[in-house]
Amino acid sequence: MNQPANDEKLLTRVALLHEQAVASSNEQLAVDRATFRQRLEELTRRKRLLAGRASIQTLEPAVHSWWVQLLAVTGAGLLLLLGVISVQHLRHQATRAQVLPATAAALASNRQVPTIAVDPPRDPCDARKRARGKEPLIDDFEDGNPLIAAFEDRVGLWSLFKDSDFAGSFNAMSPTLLAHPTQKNRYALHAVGGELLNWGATISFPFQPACYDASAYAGVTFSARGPGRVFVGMRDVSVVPVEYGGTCTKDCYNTHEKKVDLSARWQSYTVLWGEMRQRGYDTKPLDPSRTSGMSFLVHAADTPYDFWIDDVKFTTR
Ligand SMILES: [Ca+2]
Repeated sequence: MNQPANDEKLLTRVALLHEQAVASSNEQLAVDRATFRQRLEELTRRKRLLAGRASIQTLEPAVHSWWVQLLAVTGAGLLLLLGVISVQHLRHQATRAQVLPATAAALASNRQVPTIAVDPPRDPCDARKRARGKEPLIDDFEDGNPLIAAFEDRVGLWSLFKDSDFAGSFNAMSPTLLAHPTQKNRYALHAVGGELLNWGATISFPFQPACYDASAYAGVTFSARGPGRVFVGMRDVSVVPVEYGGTCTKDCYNTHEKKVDLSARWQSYTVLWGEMRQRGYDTKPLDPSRTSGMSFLVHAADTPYDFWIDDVKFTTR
């Protein structure tokens, strides 16, 4: 073959190879570009993902803090509500117990509760009437009614009470016309009754009000006719139960008294305050400034009984 033809073929061959190389290079470049693009997109996606996670991680503490704050506020609200309810409950209890306002305030403030103040029992002698010692007559029964004579602010009503009577019953005792009345003396108190089995019977009157100061006098004097035996007594408020105006709360009606043996004829008897004694040992003397009433007691052993009483008076000094 000739050289020019060979050169031509060679040049053509080179040109072809060159075009193929360029094409190949272009293809490789296209491939590289696509790959680069994919990688770039992947990197971008990962970056976005990482950025999103970072946002989430940044947001989570805020959300957690929000829940904590909500719980804290709710808890504080519940505690405040419980506190208000507790205070209202304590105040309600204090009101129901009728305690002093200071006690309710102490309850509400959770301080130590002071002892509830209780008024001491009223002394029935705070408003006592007082005998002046000038009008000693208690009763001569000439008015015909069961009331004692109204001298020196004295008020009282004679009554008979037996151990067979119902507790709390009251039998006013009116005077009886004497078998042999005189112009100045027509009535007296007649005590008569059958056999009794317990403590007996008492003819008595309580002062109204319940305390009377008889200390201006030395004792009591009266006329009586039996036969029989009576215990003449003056009660002071210490032997009378609280519910009947006295101050006694235990072993009441241990009256200061003295035994008197009556005769079949009218006779005058005087019993001084100091002669009236209580039953038992280590007892207190009668306090004539705090008398509650007078009584004539008949023991069951001395029943049946039938005697008269008249001209009852305080003994002048
Ligand atoms: Ca009389």
